[in-house]
Amino acid sequence: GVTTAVCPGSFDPITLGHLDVVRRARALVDHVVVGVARNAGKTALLPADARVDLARRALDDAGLADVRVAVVPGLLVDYCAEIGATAVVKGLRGGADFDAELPMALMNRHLAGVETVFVVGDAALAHIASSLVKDIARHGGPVDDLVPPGVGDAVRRAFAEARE
Ligand code: COD
Repeated sequence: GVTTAVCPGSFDPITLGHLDVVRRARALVDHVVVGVARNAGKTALLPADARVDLARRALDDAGLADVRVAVVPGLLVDYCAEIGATAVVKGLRGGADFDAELPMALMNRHLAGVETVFVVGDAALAHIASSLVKDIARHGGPVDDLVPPGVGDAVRRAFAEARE
C-alpha cells in the first residue's frame, strides 16, 4: 500500500480547506508530507519559506505535528521519487477542481507512475480558496475565519509591504 504520500499545493496561503484535506490524507496514509510547490500559472504573494512556516505552525496547532512540510523545488514527481512517495493526495471542492486536477494526475502518472488520490473535503469549507482569501484581504475584508491563526496577519502584512 501507500506508506508515504505528498499533499502538494501552492499554499499561498494555507487555508482551513487545505488543513481539512491534509487531515483526511493523514487518516489514510502513515507518512504525509505537505509539499509547497510552484504553480506555473500563478504568481505567489508569499515567498516559499513563509508559506512553509505558516503551514508548519498550522499543522502543529491542528495536532498534525507528524506531517512534514517541505518545499518542492522542481517537478512534483521528482520530489516524490526523492522521498519515496508513491502517491499524491489532492482535495476536490467540485467539478472545476476535478477538471483542473485530471490532466495533472494523468501527467504525474505518465511521467513517473505517481498515482493521485482525491479526497472530498468538508462541504462547509468548499467555498474556501487561497485566491479568494487574498482577494478579500487585499481589500481589507475579514479572512480570519477562513485560515489558521496567524495566516490572516501574514497576508495583510504582505499586501501592506507590496503597497509601500
Ligand atoms: N476544500 C478541498 N480541497 C481544497 C480546498 C478546499 N476548501 N482548497 C484547496 N483545496 C485543494 C485543491 O483542490 C488542491 O488539490 C490542493 O488543495 C492545493 O490547492 P492550491 O491552490 O494550494 O494548489 P495548486 O492547485 O496551485 O497546486 C498545483 C501544484 C503546485 C501542485 C502544481 O502546479 C505542481 O505540481 N507544481 C510543481 C511542478 C510540477 O510538477 N508541474 C507539473 C504538474 S503535472
